[in-house]
Amino acid sequence: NTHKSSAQVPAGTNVDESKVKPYTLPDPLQMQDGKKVTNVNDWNNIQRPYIYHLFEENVYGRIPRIKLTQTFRVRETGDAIGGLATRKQIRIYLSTADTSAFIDLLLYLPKSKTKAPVFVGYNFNGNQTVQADPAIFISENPLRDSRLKNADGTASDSTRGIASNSWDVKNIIKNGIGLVTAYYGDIEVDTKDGWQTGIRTKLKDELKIQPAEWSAISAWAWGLMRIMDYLEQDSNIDAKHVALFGHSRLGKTALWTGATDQRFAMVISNESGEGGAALARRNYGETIKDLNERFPHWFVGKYRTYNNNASAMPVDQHMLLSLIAPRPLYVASAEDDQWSDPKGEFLSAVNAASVYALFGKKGLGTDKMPPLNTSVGNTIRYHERTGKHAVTEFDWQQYIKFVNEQFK
Ligand code: GTR
Repeated sequence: NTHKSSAQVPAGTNVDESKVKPYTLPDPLQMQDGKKVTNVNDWNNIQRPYIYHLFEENVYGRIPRIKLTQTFRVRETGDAIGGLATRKQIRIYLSTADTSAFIDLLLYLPKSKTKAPVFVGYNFNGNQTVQADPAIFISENPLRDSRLKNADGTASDSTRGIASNSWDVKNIIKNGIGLVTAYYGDIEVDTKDGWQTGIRTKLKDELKIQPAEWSAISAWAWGLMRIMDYLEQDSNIDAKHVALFGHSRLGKTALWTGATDQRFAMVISNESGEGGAALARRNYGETIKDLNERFPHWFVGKYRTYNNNASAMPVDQHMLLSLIAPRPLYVASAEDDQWSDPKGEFLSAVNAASVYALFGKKGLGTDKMPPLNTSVGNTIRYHERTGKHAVTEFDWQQYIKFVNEQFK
């Protein structure tokens, strides 16, 4: 296992379990005054806001709470997925002052429901990648990946449907669930200078926040909250049953969004890894330093002070998971994705359970990693599947099942 996976990580990365040094995790229930949280009231009123603030300050930066006037335009609706779904395309204008600040939503809603629960998740390269459907408008904001874009940075026509393997739309729809997606680059293009052309610059006066006070991840999280504003006023959507999904960097984003905005009734982290579900103190796979060197725009400046010293952080990522409580949470890993540290993601889920227990909810119910391709747990769920860093049909099967059980 170690041998197989070490071929897929950069040199110098630790993927040897025997080299994980002993560490002590901060206890999410340990309050500043020395007492332990024993009830939901103290959690909700004292400890939860305190832990949330620690993540703002040390990891992701702040998310502005000022409400701007948002408007929506229906761009298109049509029949899709062999007549099983309605496709809708909506443009959300994020501010009345700047029409270039918008999010283009693509929705598939099952005709079997008048008000459907939905998965919501960002895509990496534009809405047109999610299905090979010529009616989908090509996302207009520039892409990050030079192989996929035209000279002006926008997505080329050849990107249509290239991510359809990652979005199991047919099975989602057949199970009576809708899918809502948007390109994360509508908020901020994922490059180190992306903030200069994204909403962190465009809306800084209106939102009364300087670009360096937040981060790309917080900006993307803010965008998801604006998508939720839309969903709440769409009568075909059951906004009380929205499952927020994200893969990898967008899994980190989904967790931080779910921690921030409790309107999201479920959070699904697919291989979110370091800075997402994985425990930083294990120093296994990707490290805080790796993140900050390669993606300096993802986190707030102070995160860099932990580059060689994860144990100095007042939090670890199990505390981020604990902020999702008591809502259903799914953490998923992949065997060949040792960079994301599957075991560190599992242990993080294990260590979030004490907060779920305050609400009378059961977490994973085990501290032993399950066999491969086996989903375990209760209100917190986990699997490690075979295969590489990706979103697969197996992953979606588990998420669909989890939604249908938890949203009954
Ligand atoms: C990697 C990064 C990971 C993960 C991944 C992804 O390069 O190191 O933290 O976010 O990208 O988003 O696919």
